[in-house]
Amino acid sequence: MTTANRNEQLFERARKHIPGGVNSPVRAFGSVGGTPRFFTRGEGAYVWDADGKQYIDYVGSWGPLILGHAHPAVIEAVTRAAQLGLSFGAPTEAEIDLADLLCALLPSLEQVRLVSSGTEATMSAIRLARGFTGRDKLIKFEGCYHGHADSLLVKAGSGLLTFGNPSSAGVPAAVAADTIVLPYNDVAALEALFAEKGSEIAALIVEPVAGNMNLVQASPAFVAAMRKLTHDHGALLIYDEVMTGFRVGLQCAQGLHGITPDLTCLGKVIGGGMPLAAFGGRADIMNKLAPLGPVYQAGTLSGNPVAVAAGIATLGILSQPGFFEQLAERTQFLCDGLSNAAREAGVAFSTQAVGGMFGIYFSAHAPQSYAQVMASDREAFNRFFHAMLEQGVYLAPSAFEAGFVSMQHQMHDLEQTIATARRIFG
Ligand code: HOZ
Repeated sequence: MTTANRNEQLFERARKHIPGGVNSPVRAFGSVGGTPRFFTRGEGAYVWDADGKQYIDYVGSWGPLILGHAHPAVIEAVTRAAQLGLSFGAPTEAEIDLADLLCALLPSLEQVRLVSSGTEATMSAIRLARGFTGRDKLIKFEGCYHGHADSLLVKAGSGLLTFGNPSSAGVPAAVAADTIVLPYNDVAALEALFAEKGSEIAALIVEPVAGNMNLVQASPAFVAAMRKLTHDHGALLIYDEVMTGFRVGLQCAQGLHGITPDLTCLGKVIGGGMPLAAFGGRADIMNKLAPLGPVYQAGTLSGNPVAVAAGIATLGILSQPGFFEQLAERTQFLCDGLSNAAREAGVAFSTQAVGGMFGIYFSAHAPQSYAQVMASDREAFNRFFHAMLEQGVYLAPSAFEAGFVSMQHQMHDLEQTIATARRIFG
């Protein structure tokens, strides 16, 4: 087998026994076309594909790798934990350390439960909200993606937008009927809904910086309305910070917003690249969980010691003074450089950065709603994506995903990325 077309060969082989050749849909390059890259190795800001080609990576495993690939402190922590046993299915001291750390860093967390994926975190938080309030209805927003639990796959973002099918088949109509979908950043629609059905709403779940319809920021008025209306009507406010948690700032998006949600979902960064997520919040709500209360939730690998070790090591580094200031500066530098390059070339293009997370849009202005995201030039994004890929820059293979900068992206990486984009914009 030659090495020249190794990615194609692997993709063909993968499709035999893996549906679509991938274990998560967006990776299949479905919306941008072409062959997914099969990675063999990552180090710092770089990844290498099966053909041996090196890329500057702005996906970072879809957000977790805030310290870059294979950070020595994380690898050391994981190796040490693995040598002591991969899983016990019983309590460990390290999971208490992680829970203590999360509650110390995020003031809205009085208690937290560890799970293995963001989907588990959101699904469990919603069940808990329903159990706590005794109500069934859930509000979510168009283009927000909260994992792939049934009640959340209604007008969702991420892979569902990528493949143009925002609501999944296989979700019972009765389950979807309890999910009310509203437009993001639309205060009037939210007020009208609460005025009509406020007493039936168990919870409102939101991506406080939406990262699954590209990147869209919640406006201050929208944030304030979500907090006030849920509070006034006895519903719970759930901040889904799986993507934004310890990615946009040390106190997550809720810190930037000055908001205390009732429940928060975390994932990605808190596992440092290992499968680990969490949900937590007010103790009176969390105490409704089994074994204390009637809301059931469980998991064989929950609090897995190797994942917990990666999480503790990662949080230890990112909570050092100045970390987020530096990360935000680098991300903003990248966005400004890309925007300037596009403007000089007369390309309709805009960018936005929040902490270590960014959006790039082939539209003159950064979008504030799902409708504005959908109106951007997707064909232009696809051409840009492939040209950057060819030149060794790995962006998310979809116009609907946010990008991520790590602390291992040095100025020369960012400058090289901007110079590459400038050549492509022409
Ligand atoms: N849906 C996630 C990104 N928003 C993960 C995609 C993947 O892992 O392929």
